[in-house]
Amino acid sequence: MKIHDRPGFPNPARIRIVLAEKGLDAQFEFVPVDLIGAEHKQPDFLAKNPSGVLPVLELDDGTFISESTAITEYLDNLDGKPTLTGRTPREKALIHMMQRRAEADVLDPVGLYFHHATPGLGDALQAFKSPEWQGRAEMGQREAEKARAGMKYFNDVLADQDFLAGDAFSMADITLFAGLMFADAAGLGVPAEHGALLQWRERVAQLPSVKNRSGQTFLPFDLKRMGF
Ligand SMILES: N[C@@H](CCC(=O)N[C@@H](CS)C(=O)NCC(=O)O)C(=O)O
Repeated sequence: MKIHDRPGFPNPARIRIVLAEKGLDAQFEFVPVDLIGAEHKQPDFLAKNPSGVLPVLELDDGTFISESTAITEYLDNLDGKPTLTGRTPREKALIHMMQRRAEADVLDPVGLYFHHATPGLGDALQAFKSPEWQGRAEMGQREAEKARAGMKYFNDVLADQDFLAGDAFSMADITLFAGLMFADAAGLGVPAEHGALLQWRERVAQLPSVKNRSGQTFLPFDLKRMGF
């Protein structure tokens, strides 16, 4: 099986954490994709994932699976003992709900801010971003506000419980962790007053599946050089 990705980027990091949690790394071949050179917007890659984003899982039978949640569900259920996506209907529903909130209210808005209110990943990739968004920094700023509201929401949640969906680490925590990692790299950061969120992040950062990959959890390009 193969994972098409680029280490260091937030969504690929989600799957690298899942693989480490499940002890599956050795079973996968990692195929690097040149994100900064916009390789993922070319026909060869679009045939694998028409959305033109990373990561993509390639099964041995030639099936391509994209969307980090779908890939996570596949990997988590391979051994018949899901630990990240829930076992009971209640666990599954709570994890799904919180995962979606982490994605919709933090990770995705941070990405939109990054690509539309900053130089993003540079000229080659910006050429593929929605032309009506080009230079519309105020729209990107609105996404930043949305991400900040999402952070406040999760800080409130984590004041009362250890993890996003209750007392166990799950796919929802992985998504939010990636969202905050992206927020740091994009220059948004996490407000210091969100103590519960920051403490949770520190706890997650210490998990073996996350800690062992700390070198891969930050974006690899030089953001300062790109004007941050
Ligand atoms: N919803 C997708 C999002 C994937 C995504 O946005 N990946 C980023 C890398 S972190 C990407 O490929 N960005 C390139 C682009 O937007 O052109 C998922 O869950 O996997």
